[in-house]
Amino acid sequence: MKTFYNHLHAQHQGKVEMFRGALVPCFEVPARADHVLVELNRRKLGAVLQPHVFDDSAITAIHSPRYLNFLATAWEQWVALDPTNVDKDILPSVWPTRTFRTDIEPDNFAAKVGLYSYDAGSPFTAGTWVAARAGADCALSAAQQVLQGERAAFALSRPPGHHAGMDFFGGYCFLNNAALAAQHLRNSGVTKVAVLDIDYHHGNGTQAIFYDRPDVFFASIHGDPRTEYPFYLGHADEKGMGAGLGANLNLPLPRGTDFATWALALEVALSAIATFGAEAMVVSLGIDTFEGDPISGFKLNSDDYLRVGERLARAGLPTALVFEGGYAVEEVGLNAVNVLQAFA
Ligand code: OKP
Ligand code: ZN
Repeated sequence: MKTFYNHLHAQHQGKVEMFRGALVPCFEVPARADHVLVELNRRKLGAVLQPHVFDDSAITAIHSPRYLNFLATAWEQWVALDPTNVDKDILPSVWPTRTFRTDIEPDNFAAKVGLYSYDAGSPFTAGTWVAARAGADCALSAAQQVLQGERAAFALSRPPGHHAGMDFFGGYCFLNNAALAAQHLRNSGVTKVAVLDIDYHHGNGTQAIFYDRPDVFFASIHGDPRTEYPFYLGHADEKGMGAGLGANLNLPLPRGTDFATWALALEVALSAIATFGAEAMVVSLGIDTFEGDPISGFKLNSDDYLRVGERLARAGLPTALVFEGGYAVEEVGLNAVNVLQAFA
């Protein structure tokens, strides 16, 4: 299996995130991808290639022009406010909640940041835009491999993507890599695409992007949003709307769920994807279901990831796997590559 990787991911290096009233060191660090890369090379899993640089049209197919304009110019706006800002990350602090207007982009920079985000845990840094753009190219390149007849390909991209919506960032995510890959498959002639999200956290961005569409099926296995991030989406009764009704499947599970129970949910998700008639699949491959993950609550162990890879392969679909979460940094390489090796 080929992997697409760009070293520019390391340009996104947040310093701190807001947690229980304090600024704590970021969990989503460049070393995560480095560990996966080392393990891929150690096990000689296949070529690690530079992504193709895709045209902006591949990005505007999912994200709004005003949001993309914000991402591309946010850092220079931030530094223009005060030259000493170069030493600090941008962190949102104010948001338009219910009853506020979101149609008018404010001139005030903090207000703009809030318009395009939904949490205070996702720092925007000097290199966030180039890193996110390069990561999106990795996901699009993995989809392109699948279009060219490869059985599967892996995008080793960060920051992750599945919490990012059409016009907002949050949950460490800025561009929705899995959605971009799925849309690229659609635009290239694949009639029905499934996105299977197995990150610990519900992929609220991906769900929202495809919620009213019948051509992209979204299935997600995740911590119950009543207790787990992102809290406000991911319940079992969210089944899609309009033409997309029936093309959304959420399988929330309680904190503490082990592999035996998790694997039953995977059967349900893959059976729904088969019934839907997907011709290709994008997997949001979060590794934060691991028992040792510092911010998550499932109990998968390292060997379980071999079973995950085997089962995903048995779905029999051309598959683009896109890296998402996974914060047990020392083990994330072993666990991620277990999925990929068993798939291959
Ligand atoms: C991103 B992905 C931890 C707070 C958690 C956000 C989690 C985002 C996860 N102190 N905040 O789905 O892995
Ligand atoms: Zn996650």
